[in-house]
Amino acid sequence: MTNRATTNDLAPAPRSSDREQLATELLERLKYRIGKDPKVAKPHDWLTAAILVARDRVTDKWMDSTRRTYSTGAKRVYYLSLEFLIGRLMRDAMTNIGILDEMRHALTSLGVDLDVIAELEPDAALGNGGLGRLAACFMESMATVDVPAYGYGIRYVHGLFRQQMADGWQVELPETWLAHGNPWEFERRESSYEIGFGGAVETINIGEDKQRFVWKPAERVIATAYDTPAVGWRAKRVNTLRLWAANPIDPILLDAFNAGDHIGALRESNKAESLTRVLYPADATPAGQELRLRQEFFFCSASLQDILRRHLQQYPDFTSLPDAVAIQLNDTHPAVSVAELVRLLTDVHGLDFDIAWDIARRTFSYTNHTLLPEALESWPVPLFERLLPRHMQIVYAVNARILLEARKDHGLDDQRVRNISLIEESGERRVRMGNLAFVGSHSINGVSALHTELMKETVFADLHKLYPDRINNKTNGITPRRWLMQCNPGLFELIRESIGDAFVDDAEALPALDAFADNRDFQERFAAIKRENKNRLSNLVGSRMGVRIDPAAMFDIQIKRIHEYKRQLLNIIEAVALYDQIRSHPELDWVPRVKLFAGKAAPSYHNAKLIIKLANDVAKVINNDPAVRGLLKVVFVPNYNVSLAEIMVPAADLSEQISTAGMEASGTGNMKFALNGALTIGTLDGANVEMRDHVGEENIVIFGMTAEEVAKVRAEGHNPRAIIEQSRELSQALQAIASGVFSPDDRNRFAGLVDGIYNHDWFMVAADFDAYAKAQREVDAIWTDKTSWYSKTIRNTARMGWFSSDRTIRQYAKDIWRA
Ligand code: B1N
Repeated sequence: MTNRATTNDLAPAPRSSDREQLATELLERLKYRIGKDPKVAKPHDWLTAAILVARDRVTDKWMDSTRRTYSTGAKRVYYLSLEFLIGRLMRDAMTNIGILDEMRHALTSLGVDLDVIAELEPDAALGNGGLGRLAACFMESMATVDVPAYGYGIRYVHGLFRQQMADGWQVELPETWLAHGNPWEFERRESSYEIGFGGAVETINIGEDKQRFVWKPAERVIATAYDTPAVGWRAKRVNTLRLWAANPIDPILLDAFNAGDHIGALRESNKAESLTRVLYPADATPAGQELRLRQEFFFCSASLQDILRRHLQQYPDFTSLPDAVAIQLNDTHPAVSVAELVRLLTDVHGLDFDIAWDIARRTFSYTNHTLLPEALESWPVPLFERLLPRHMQIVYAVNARILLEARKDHGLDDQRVRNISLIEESGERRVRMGNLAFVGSHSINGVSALHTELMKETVFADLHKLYPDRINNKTNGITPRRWLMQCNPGLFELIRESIGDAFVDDAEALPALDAFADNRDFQERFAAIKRENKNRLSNLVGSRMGVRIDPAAMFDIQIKRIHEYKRQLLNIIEAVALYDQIRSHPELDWVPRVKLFAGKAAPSYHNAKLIIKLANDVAKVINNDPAVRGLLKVVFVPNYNVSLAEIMVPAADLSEQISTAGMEASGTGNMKFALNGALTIGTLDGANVEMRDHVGEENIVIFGMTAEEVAKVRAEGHNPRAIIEQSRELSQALQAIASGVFSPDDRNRFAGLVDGIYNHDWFMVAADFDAYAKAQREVDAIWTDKTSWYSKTIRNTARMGWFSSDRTIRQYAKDIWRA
C-alpha cells in the first residue's frame, strides 16, 4: 500500500500529446539529440526525432509497469526465443500509446509526411518466419493482457538476409538494420554476464560421499543486454525485450598489438563478436553447426543468470522460483537452458541436484513448432561434450534418472526406453533437444489442435504415455493491432462505424459484424476498401518490378517461406495448367487472376531455390503471352518481409494455405488473410482446421487429403505416376515444365523437380492436384457471384476474432504460467 503511494508520488504528470506539444518536442529532439536545424534535417533525422518523442512516452509507461511488477510481486514470465521477427516499430508504438494521429498532424505542421519517414524505418528481421513472428505477436499481446513478461533473445547485427533476384534466382545479401543506429534500444552495460565454452569439469570431494563440480571453461565471452520496450494496446503495460550481444573480455590484446601482430591482437574480439553477428537463415530446416549451438547456449546462459539475479533481489532463495517465474522455451532452440539452470542452481548456488531438477521442471515449459524430422534439433555427443562438458554430465545424470524410472516404475521395454532417451544411440550418438525440453518441462504444447494430436501420436508418443498430463494445445494467434488496425485502417474504420468500439479492445466482439455480411451497402464499402488496398499493392508491384497488374483481377496470394511441404510447387503447376486451359478454350469466361508469390528460401535448400526460379520462369512466359493477357499473371515479389506482408495481406482476395496435411504445425499467415477479408483455399492442416470450424465450412474452400490419409498413403506407398497419367491437365503441365517450355535456356533445369513428383511425390503434389484444381474452379464460381463472394469474405473477418494472440496468451497465462 505504501509502495503504491510512493510510486504515484514519483510518477510524472502525464505528458500532453496534442499536436503543438509534439511539434515542440520534435524540434527539441532534432536540435539537442540529433544536432540538426530543421532547415537541413534529412527525412532520416525526422524519423529519429519522431521515434525519440514517442519513446519518451513509452518510457514513462515502461517504468510504471516495472515498478508495478515489483511492488505486486506478480509472477514474471520469460519468453526465450532465438527469433523475434518484429518488423517496424514506430507505427505500432504510436498506435498503442494513442498518438499516431496527433503525431501525423505535428509532423505535417513541420512539413514532414509521417508515411514517408515511416518507410525509412528498417524492419527488425531477427527471425525467419512464423516462429519468430509469433514471438513478436506474443510480446505485444503479453503487454496487452497485462502479463509481466520479458522476451529474451539475440541482438543479431545482421537479421534475415535481403533477397534479390538475379535472372530469377534468389541471391542473398546482408541485411544491415543497425546501419543508422537503433533509437528504440537501450544498452545496459550494467547487465552483463560471463558466458563460458569448452574446458573441463573439476570434481571436488566435499565429504559424506558428496561432490561439487566446477566447470572451468577454456573460452569466455561477455553478454551485454540491449532493452527494447514492448508496448501493449493502449499502453496498459510496457514489457521488455532483452536482446544479448557478445563482446570479448579483452577488446584488444595490447601486448600482441604492440609486438606488431595487429590481426592476432583482435582475434579474440572478432571471435566473440561473430557469435551474435548473424541470424541462421533456417526455417524448419537443419542448422546444425557449432556456431548455432554456441548461439543457443550463449543466450540461454545470459538469460538465466539475469533471471536468477533478478529473483534474488526479491526473494531469499530459489525454492520460490517456480512460483515467481515461468520460463517458456520457444521450440528446442533454448532447450539447453534445462541443463544450464540445473548447473547454475547446483554448481554456482549450491543446491542439491534433486532439488535443482525439481525447480527446473516446475519452472520450464516448452512449445513445439514442428514435427518435421529434419527440423528436430539434435547435437552430436562429441560436439556437445567438447563445448559444454558440464552440461553433458547433467544430461547423462537426468537421463539415468528418467530411464531408470521408466523401466522400474513404468515397466517400459528396451525399444520404448530407447525412444524416450535423451541420447540417440543408433548411428552417431546425438543429444535429442526435444526430449530434453520435454522431460525438463511441466507443460509441452503444440500450436494447433491437429498438430498437438500428432505430437501425441508421433514424435512424443512414448514420452506422452509416460507423462500423459503434460502435452496440451495452445492454438496460435496474431495481434489484431498490427494485422488489422495498422495494416488495414480502412477496414478497421468501417468495422468500427458498423459495430462500434467493443472489438477494438476485444477481438472476440468481431462476430457482431456477421449481421452485415449480406447487407449490400456494407458489401460495397467492404469491396471499395479491398480495391484501395489492391491499388496500393499494384502500385508497389508496378514501381518495384515494372509489372502491371490489374486491381480488378482476383489477387491470389501465397506468401511464406519457400518449402516443399508448403507446396508453392502445387500452386505453380496449377498456374501452368490454367494457362494451358485458357489458351485451349479462349471462348470461355475465365476469371482474371493475378497469382502472387513471395518468400525466402534457406540459402542451402536447393529445391526451394529452384522453386523460386520456376515461379519466375513461368511468370516470364505467361506474362508475355498475349493469349492470356488480362486473364492470368504470375508475379514473384522479391524480399518478402513483415513490411511487405502488411501491404500484401490486406490486398488479397484469395489466401493459399495448401501445405501437405499433417506438415504445417499451425500457420499464422492463414489467420492474417482471413481477418483481412480474404477467402481461404486450403488443406485440412494446422490451424486451417480450426479456422474452418470458426468461419463455417461454407466460407472456406477445403480440398485434398487429410493428415490421416497422407500417413496411410505414405505407409502403404503410392503410385504417383499412375495418378499423373490419369490426369491430363497435370501430365501436360508437368511435361511442359520438365521439357523446358519455361526454361528454353536450360531445358533440363526443372527435370529433377518433376522427377521427384513422378517417383515418390513425398509431398502429395500429384495426389492432391486434381482436388486442388477443382477447388480453384469453385473459387472462380464464387468470385463470379459477387454478393456471395463478399458475404463469405465478410464472414471471415467477422469470425476470426478468436485467432487474436490475446486469446492465445490468456490461455498460456491461465493453463501454463499460472500468471
Ligand atoms: O512455427 C509457426 C507455425 O505457425 C508454423 O506452422 C511452423 O512451421 C513454424 C527451426 C523453425 N516451426 N519450426 C520452425 C524455425 C526456425 C528454425 O531454425 C524451426 N518454425 C516453425 C509458429 O508456431
